[in-house]
Amino acid sequence: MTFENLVFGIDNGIATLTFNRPKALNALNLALLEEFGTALDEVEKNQDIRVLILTGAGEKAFVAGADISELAKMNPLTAKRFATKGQKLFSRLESLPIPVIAAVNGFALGGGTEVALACDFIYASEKAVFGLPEITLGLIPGFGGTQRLTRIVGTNMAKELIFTGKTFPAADAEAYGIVNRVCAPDTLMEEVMKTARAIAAKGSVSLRAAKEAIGCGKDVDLETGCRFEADAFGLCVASRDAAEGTSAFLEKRKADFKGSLDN
Ligand code: CO8
Repeated sequence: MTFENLVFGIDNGIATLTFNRPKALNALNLALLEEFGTALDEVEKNQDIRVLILTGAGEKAFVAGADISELAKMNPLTAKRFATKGQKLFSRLESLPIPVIAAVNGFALGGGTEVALACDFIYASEKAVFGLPEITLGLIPGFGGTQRLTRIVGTNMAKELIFTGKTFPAADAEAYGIVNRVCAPDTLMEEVMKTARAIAAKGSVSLRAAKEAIGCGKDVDLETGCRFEADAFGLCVASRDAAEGTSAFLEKRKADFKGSLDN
């Protein structure tokens, strides 16, 4: 698929979506968000895609936020529409049935941190810088940041980060539990790919079930979450992947999952 503001490619079941406006540090303008929606349509319907990676073009930025030159021209109604559009897109991203990894290669500010938080987990370059600096613009995060950051780092830390708008390096993001792994800049994509390949080699049914069970459990009580988990576990047991995985263990060989949902 060809885009103006994104690069989208698929290799061996792993799709990579690169935010590509390097002159504006990959800031999210309306045109980019439109294309992002189209790319998500493709990810949703292409069953060969088993893992999605998001990253930013160029040396400097993952995404430096929403495009401030567009924000500056908005009135309350257009701003609300823009915020809602971004929120819906990021919720779609979060709800994709396949695992999504953010490879944060540089500045991830405002909407950049927000899109990364909507991924399943984040690996970051040592050079990455995170933050929700909207308060310094007289604004607040508008693409889900007040909600997702709070769920990950807790209320008090989220308040400090959002009230001060301070930016923080990858090492701090790792300490706060935002980032799973910090990598040397030139090894980031290799490390992300290694993890993506390890995930892509697992059974599709169980990957989807695990993601759904974790996602469901976030917002419900433990008992409801466990009930959902038991249902999802039962569904996995009925899959060919489970037959293959358990037989492979008993036969002392490596499982050969077909990666099919036809199962
Ligand atoms: N929007 C538009 N252009 C940007 C953005 C941005 N967010 N960030 C950088 N750019 C542009 C600069 O204007 C500059 O363009 P030009 O070369 O034409 O002057 C180019 O990218 C390079 O940037 P700098 O020269 O500033 O590079 P520096 O290395 O000096 O600084 C920084 C890098 C620190 C990342 C700096 O560019 C910066 O602070 N950027 C803004 C970061 C920010 O505040 N992000 C939050 C934006 S608000 C937001 O994300 C809200 C999300 C919710 C929206 C809800 C809808 C209403």
